[in-house]
Amino acid sequence: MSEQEIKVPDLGGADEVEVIELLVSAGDSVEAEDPLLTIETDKASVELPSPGAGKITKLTVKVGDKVKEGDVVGMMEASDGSGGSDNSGDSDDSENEPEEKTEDAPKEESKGQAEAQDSKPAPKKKSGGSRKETVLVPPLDGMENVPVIEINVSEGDTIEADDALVTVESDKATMEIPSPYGGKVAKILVAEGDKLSEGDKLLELTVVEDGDDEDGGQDQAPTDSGEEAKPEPKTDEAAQQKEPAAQAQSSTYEPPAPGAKVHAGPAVRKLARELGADMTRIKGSGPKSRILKDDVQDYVKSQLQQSQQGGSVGTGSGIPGVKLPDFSQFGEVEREAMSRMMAVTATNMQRSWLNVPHVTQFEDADITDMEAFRKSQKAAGEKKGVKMTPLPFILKACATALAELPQFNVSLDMERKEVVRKQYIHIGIAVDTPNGLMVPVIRDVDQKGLWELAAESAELAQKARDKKLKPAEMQGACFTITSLGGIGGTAFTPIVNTPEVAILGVSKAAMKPVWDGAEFQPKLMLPLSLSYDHRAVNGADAARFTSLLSQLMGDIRTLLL
Ligand code: CAO
Repeated sequence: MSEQEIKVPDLGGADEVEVIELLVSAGDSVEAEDPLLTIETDKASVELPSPGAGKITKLTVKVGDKVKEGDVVGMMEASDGSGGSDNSGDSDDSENEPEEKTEDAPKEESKGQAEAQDSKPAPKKKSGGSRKETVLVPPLDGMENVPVIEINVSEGDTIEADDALVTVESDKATMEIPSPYGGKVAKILVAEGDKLSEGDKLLELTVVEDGDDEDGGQDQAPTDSGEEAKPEPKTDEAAQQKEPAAQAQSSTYEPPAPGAKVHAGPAVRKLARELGADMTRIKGSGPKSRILKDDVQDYVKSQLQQSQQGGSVGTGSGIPGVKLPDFSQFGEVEREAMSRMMAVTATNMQRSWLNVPHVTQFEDADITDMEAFRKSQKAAGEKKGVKMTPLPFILKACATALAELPQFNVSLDMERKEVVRKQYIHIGIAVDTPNGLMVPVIRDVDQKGLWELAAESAELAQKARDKKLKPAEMQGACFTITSLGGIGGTAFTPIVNTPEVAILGVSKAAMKPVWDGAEFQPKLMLPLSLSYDHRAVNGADAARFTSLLSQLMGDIRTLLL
């Protein structure tokens, strides 16, 4: 074993390129052609392949460094007899430039690769002007009739040599067919779904020769050389090819979501595959949104965290995300960061909605007498400095119902397959604040009187609006009441505040004609909407719960029993 330099190979004409990702570290063992680092020009990114098998001893560049052909990017110890023969021992500089080593090809190189090298047209002498080339399908590792799954360029695109032209997919691998030349795509001769074999015509390319800028080339009538060019296909196996640009194009197909394009190198794709990460959901942080290894790792970490926070079921796991359109195409838009509270509420709502099989039971309670009583307490309330709203009555009725139907006063521990029965009655009240929804908790509601509940709910609601609630004041609820009665509406379907198993939604009371058996009576009816976790509560019990609430509020004397 001997240490040798790893050098930047021929960059296809690019002067200086930026290192955008390190794919290995010192101490890593690599095989010949394993990608070592990703470099990016303003047109394409490529992975620099290892010149041989061995152990990386040192990397001498970091992300952001600019390198050019021949620069040393690291050192490695080649393993004996490895494919790293290019770099073995007494290497001279040229031995570190794998892409140029066709004639010195290592013995291990497969016949297919040799053929691929042979099939690559000799570079045309650059003499100025432009010429038309018809690009043909290269040998496809013995496969025929391989369907095109993606056309990677459009007519009129200016491309670099080795940019992917089309992607074909067999049942074993995906190959990107790279362009043998830089130039302008004149005409695409295939369509998605077409089945290709070696020698089929792929597209026509206007190749700009030296001395021409892009536009100049376009202005000149192309010289039809009549020659046809066969590029080398880039597959996982083809990673053993010598040109580093080839590395950037090789990949194994990850079916993208419709319309989604994934930009990532083979090493990153491999990592994503190994971790089972869907690359179409990963946001790339590299140049031009290219997905880097860190992005894959961050994505997997965040998924794990979410799933752990979501308990045994795992929030949203496997549920396709919502793809946003570019709203600015419809009109002017502004974006602002969510407040922490909004983000937390959104996560909690989603967690509950996804984890809990919700059912909502509706009922109207006749609160005509209750309202008369409440109004009669107005003067007393003023003396006490407490306003009596319908809420304390509803709290008291819910506490009684929770005591009578204790199946509502539980939480489910699905991991241990246990029902947690609570011997206390703490009720949360949803409070609408300028900063979002908050749910302070009133403890031991069953042991408190109406005035006490009125005072405490008003105090907690005010604290919530003033952002003065302590965390302990928002914990421990067995059940939640969300009252929109002061605002309006006839009914709604609240979302259970997990790990509770039920929530009561209260809408605005309204006078309604109620048939008493002989005639219609005007009654003040309070709409109730009870959402419950159908794993914990059955429908009959839900109907019993709302009927009981209706009964208790219909005759508030029963609240004393
Ligand atoms: N029907 C008719 N009127 C009602 C009513 C009902 N169901 N509930 C309350 N009212 C009346 C009150 O009596 C009061 O009227 P008066 O001033 O004439 O007496 C008025 O509406 C306002 O009441 P309030 O809202 O100040 O007091 P409250 O005790 O009823 O409610 C609270 C307190 C904190 C629940 C409420 O202020 C609140 O924030 N509600 C919104 C909760 C929410 O956003 N839920 C949604 C959660 S899911 O997104």
